[in-house]
Amino acid sequence: PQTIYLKDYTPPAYLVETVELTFRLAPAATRVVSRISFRPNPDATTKDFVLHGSDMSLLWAKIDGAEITPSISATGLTCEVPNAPFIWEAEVEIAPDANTALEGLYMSNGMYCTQCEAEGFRRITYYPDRPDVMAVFTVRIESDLPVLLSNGNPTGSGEGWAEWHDPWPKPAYLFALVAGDLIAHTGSFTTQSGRDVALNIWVREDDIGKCAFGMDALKKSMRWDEEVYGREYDLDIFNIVAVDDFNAGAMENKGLNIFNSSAVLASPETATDSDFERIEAIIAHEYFHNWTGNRITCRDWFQLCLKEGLTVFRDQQFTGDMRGHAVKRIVDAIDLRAFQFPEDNGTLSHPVRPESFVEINNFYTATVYEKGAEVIGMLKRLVGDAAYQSALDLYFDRHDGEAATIEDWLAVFEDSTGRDLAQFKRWYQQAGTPRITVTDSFVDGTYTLHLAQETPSTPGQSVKHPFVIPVAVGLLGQNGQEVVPTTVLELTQAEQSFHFEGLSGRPLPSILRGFSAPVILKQSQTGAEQAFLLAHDTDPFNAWEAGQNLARAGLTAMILDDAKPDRAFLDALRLAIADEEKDPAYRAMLLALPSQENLAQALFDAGHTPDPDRIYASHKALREAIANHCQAILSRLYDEHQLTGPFSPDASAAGKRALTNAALRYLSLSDGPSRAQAQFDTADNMTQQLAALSALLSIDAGRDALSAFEAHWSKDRLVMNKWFALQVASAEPENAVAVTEALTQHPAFNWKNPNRFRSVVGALPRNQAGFHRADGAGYRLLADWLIRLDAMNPMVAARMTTAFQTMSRWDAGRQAHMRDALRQIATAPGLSRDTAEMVDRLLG
Ligand code: B3K
Ligand code: ZN
Repeated sequence: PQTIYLKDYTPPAYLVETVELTFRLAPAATRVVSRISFRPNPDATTKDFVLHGSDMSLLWAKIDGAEITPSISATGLTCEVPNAPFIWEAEVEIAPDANTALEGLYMSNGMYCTQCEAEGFRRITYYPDRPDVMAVFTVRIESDLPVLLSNGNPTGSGEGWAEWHDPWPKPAYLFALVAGDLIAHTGSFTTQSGRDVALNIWVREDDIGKCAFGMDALKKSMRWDEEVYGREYDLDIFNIVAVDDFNAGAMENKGLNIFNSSAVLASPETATDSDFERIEAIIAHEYFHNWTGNRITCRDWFQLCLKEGLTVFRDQQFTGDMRGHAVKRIVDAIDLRAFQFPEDNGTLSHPVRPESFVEINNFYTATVYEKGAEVIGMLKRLVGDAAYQSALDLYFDRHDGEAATIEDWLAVFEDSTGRDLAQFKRWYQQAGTPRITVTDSFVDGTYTLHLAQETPSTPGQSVKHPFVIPVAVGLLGQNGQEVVPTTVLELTQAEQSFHFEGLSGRPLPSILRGFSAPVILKQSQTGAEQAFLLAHDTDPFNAWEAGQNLARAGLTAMILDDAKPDRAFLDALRLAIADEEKDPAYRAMLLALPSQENLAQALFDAGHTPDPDRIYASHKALREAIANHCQAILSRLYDEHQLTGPFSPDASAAGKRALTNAALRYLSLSDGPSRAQAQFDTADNMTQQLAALSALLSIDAGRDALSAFEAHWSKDRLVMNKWFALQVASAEPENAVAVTEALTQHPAFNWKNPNRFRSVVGALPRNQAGFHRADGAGYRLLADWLIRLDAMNPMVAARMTTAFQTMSRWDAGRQAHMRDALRQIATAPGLSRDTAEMVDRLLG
């Protein structure tokens, strides 16, 4: 397979003015007629005319009305063309019902839908399928199905046909088509300049009751983008469609967003608070792409972070504004550490802007998305809020309608702030997570912080140069008062000292406030200092972080030295959760221990070989100790924060539920199943029901509740995904493989549905001790299933191989089993390019 390099980029040889497509839909034989006006690109370096295309048969092709015979390969075609503008016409036949990869035009439960990003359009018709070719699309759909949708505005429809026109030039990856027996939950929005936009969420009839929340989230997103970024919507209609079979979460096709049904459908009875929050964020994310992604797109796929990093950053800002910034920052840091740090510290490590790939779908990663967002957050911290806003205004102004690069993005900041960003650019080029080591001293009223940065080498990058790192710091005095408020230090050298003068006593530093950079901080803190910061730090992130550090230190001693649960941690935690000044959602975060995965990562970082069974046992023992130590206060929190009245998914109600449900889990350990059983029996919403079920399962008292849940929800596929995933997640380490295996035999296990596959087979790696069983059974189970899935759906299979990315962390025995499993995948006959590339990188 061919590796594609950023350095080899060349402009397209031909540009497209307009595209007219006619679809005659039929499951096994859809006809696509195209009429495309091309013109030679004056900036081209070649005159070769090449169109991408695969998995289709060409029926005929014409240039300027004269039939031609192109030379066709498995990936595209080429032919002679005039050295002047010309019209290409062609008709192809494709088979949506045979498309199990869910890329291009495919079928899901009798409905036609598309997924074209990154390179799915080439399975629909022959086309220059690259994002720097932008064109105006007109689409005609012919089908007996009642609802026929495409991008842009509707321009006409009749019995068995509909036409759409999208006035905004776009790359082919933003093309979409939907045809099905659907109904709409409708709404409307008036933009800031007074234009009315029709809004629709299209679903199957059974799901019409699950659209209200998504519609509300859409309107909030539209308003927010106007108020915060000055960005207005630009078509007469905005359509969202829910699809059951979907590889990703959702897709930002122009004017026609297509959503995994799990990322849009929600009702209080069927969705948890985390579902509501996730749905709100994904709807916002896809909507925000209209400007950051669609109006300004990417020149090539190496620039993916240009749209994804920025759009994630924007959706994080939005969620912070909607639900509170403190908790949002903690959640984002937890996720970054759980998903991006392992990627950055293993063989899959790659820069935020990769420099080569085999299959671009393998680069829709936590590094490109979440670290890409962190890089923008750092840029904003360095230049300040006002300068960020002017830079963004300039970006929209300068690049609207273009396919841009990271160089363009940085130039906008350089031009609007006068700042040289050459060194900052390393965040886009160098992979790996920087470590910052802190030492300090205090002499004659001057406090000195000495910061040293180092980034371990990553595949293909052995030498790392210093980054520009914004390190937000505050200093606390003896009584917890803030003697120096938050200041952003700019660490630009390998080692650098920062002085704070005129202090009356030695302060306690609070470093990397708000998680101001995606780095690993190494500082020696005593338990007493951590407890002090947990109690007094004015920065909510670092107060939480101090609690986590204290917990992690205690857990490490339990894991490595058989220590007893740390009394100081238990006391500090009890004090913190009793503080009624702190908001309930925040206290729920305090009650969550560092995950088992996080502990494995921390142990490995400190030079130990983690033992997943010991981590599991210590984690459990500390949870029991918390339950016993804090029983009285937990029981009070559980009672006092119960809600009455109708369910509301808003942040304040969700925060109370998060707190009572965190308490419930502990109380089940100390007091047994009665509270959880009662909550399960009376719950009128999924958050309460699922939390109760999960608490019951965690003490092995959930058998009846599990059956009752299944009996009640067997018809609801999204709820059943939770039922499957929860069992795998809560299985004891020695049972997890058997539980997963048994669930794959369940009549409702449909491995061809990505959501269901992810909720069973994909749930196993999240049960750390269960997956990393010493005999390798977890690895073998995953490998067997991935081989099977790969033949069907390479994209989802390839993604799930990342379960092996922590290989180097484990002991020799486990590593050998992981290697065997990967080799077994590598040698499977007919392995896809997607999975082959992943396994190759994983094997290092
Ligand atoms: N841009 C899409 C992701 C497409 C995934 C292609 N493998 C969704 C998003 O990031 O908004
Ligand atoms: Zn996105």
